[in-house]
Amino acid sequence: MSYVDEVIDLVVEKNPAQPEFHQAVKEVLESLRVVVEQNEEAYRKDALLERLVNPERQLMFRVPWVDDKGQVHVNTGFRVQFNSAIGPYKGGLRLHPSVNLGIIKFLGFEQIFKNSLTGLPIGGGKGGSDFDPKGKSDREIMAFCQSFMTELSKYIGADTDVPAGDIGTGAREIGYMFGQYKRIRGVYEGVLTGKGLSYGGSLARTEATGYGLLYLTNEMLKCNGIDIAGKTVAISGSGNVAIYACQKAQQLGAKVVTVSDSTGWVYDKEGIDVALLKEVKEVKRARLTEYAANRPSAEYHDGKGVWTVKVDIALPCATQNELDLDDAKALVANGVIAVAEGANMPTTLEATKYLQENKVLFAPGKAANAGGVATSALEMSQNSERLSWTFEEVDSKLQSIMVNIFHNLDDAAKKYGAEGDYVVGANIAGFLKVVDAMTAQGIV
Ligand code: NDP
Ligand code: 2IT
Repeated sequence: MSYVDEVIDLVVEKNPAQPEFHQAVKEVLESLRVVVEQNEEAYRKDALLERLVNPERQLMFRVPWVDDKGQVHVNTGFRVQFNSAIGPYKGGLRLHPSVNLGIIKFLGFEQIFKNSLTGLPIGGGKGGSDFDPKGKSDREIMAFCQSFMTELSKYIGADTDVPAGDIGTGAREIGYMFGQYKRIRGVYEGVLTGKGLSYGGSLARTEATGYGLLYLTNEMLKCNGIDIAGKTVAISGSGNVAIYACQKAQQLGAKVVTVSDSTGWVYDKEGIDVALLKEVKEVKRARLTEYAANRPSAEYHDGKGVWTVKVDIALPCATQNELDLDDAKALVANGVIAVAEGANMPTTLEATKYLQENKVLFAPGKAANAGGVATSALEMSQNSERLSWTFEEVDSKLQSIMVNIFHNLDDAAKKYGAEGDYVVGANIAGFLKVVDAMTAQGIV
């Protein structure tokens, strides 16, 4: 049996009931086959792949907090410090009831390669909790964040592990967590990114994932002779990534006609009104029905459905496995040209394969959504030098990082005989740097 297959089997056997982690490992290792075959003896001897799929450290802890009625609740907190070969662990904190160890491990594993692709010195990690922020008061959110950070603060630091936002964790949560870290540890340091601008945050970090997604998508289209201006776009989700993807797509002359949330979706034939969407989601924290109620050109539908709309470009920006084989078939039948992942692993393995077989340009999340973590690393740089850069400075660095990422994966795909397969290109390009650093640092 090949080394790749052996390690995939091992991961499935040793990590039962973690399907998302299996899926992420399979996707990466399958596309590394060429590289692994060329170095099989050395990698086997060093147990390189076994070390790659085993987190350096996995933390799980109790998070008790008190609600507004005096009732105590207990959630589970997680931080998986996956790989520190190229820098301190870096990756977001997800707050969502679906969070479990397998989900955090899949996200942490993806983060290793994503962070490597940015070209910046950041290792891979991820954390979060099964806490559900929906419907909670500000005081309840603060109580949870303080309790969560009370434990997490023992394991993180500006040069050790630097968490950030993800689903359910935005500026408000980062603020409460930063305050508690400072209070407990007594140090004012860049231990979190995505901070508010008044206490060490970076301009353009809020916009970075969505903007970066469009910078990379635009470069991919350009290199394939396609102009993004005038194209129609379907976006799923209506959170941080979706909102700023929408904004940048419109600035580039495309028309975004859908957004969604966990209860339904909106089709807006005039193009999404980003100011209204921001008001509904960022200020009121309301459902999309509120958007439709205030926008005559919009139709609201319950349930799933954004991928049934005829568009040129699809940008899944909500969550994992939200675009399955049936969705891929519907998109292809409607003539989609490109799919770029704003979310982490939003496309199932079968759907990815179907899109690629049907010549749809496909940009995987670990490349396409790397603008968020890249700008987090720029926030770390600014914190270290105790200076703040202008919006334009950060945005132009972000733009060149995303353009570089695209060319790195395009080149890697060509070099390894998989021209146009950006999944293979991203995994190989991300992996090579990590392996080089792991090998240089010995058996640790
Ligand atoms: P937000 O919490 O801001 O928004 C998430 C959006 O996705 C919401 O509209 C939410 O709807 C929807 N959503 C979440 N879970 C589900 C679900 N199970 N089914 C349907 N819809 C769902 O998160 P972000 O925008 O920050 O993150 C979105 C994706 O992008 C995630 O995969 C995240 O890992 C990834 N990502 C985020 C980065 C960042 O910088 N924030 C960086 C790189 C990747 P509702 O409000 O109804 O729950
Ligand atoms: O998935 C991701 O890359 C993020 N949620 C952002 C991580 C970060 O450290 O900014």
